[in-house]
Amino acid sequence: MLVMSLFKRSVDCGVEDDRLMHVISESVKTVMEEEPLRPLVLGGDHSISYPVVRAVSEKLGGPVDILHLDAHPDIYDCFEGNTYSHASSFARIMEGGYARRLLQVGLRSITKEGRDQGKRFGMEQYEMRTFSKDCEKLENLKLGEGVKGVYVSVDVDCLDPAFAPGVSHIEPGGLSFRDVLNILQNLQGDVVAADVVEFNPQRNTVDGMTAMVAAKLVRELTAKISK
Ligand SMILES: [Mn+2]
Repeated sequence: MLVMSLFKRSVDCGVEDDRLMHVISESVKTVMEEEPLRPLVLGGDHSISYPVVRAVSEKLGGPVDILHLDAHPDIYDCFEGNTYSHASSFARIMEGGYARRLLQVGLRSITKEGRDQGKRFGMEQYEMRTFSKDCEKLENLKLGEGVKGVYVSVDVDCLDPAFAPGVSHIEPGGLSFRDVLNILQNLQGDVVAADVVEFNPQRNTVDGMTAMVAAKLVRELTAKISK
């Protein structure tokens, strides 16, 4: 397992972004050269998940299943004129065929386009408003069979801001830290790569607690990947 830290600049310029996505993908492929290194990538914003998942899938030779914890589905076809935006990464992943199943958990800021895109790509979207009913299902998750494994993408804003206020897009009504732990610890499947994104150091103002919470998530994923 190798931890990488990638930061994407917030720029909206097509050609430059193409190049940037390529650089990120190639970096991930390089760390995967020597098996059995499995990348755990730290953002940066959520735009990095597309080039990382693409690299993992291309390197392993087929799609993965993705467990995506987030307040937002990040499935816009294009956001603010940028098809590689942090809000579009999973649209690019599904279009590319890099994931078979995509389960999104923690959603509470979703538009009609988000739900339409979810249907279009056959995604499984679990919204917070039905979380108590979905809990049992989520605690018995088995993913990655018949594909190249499981990719876990954790946007820190999946957590309620009471637990992690140091993010760019605060959405009340989210998961507790214990909810996230339960989901990750009960997840059955071979986790081949993961990312933790959207921690915003500039907003890490409440006793540095969001950095600590993000670090604990990294530790959990490290244990998961190492099994
Ligand atoms: Mn988010």
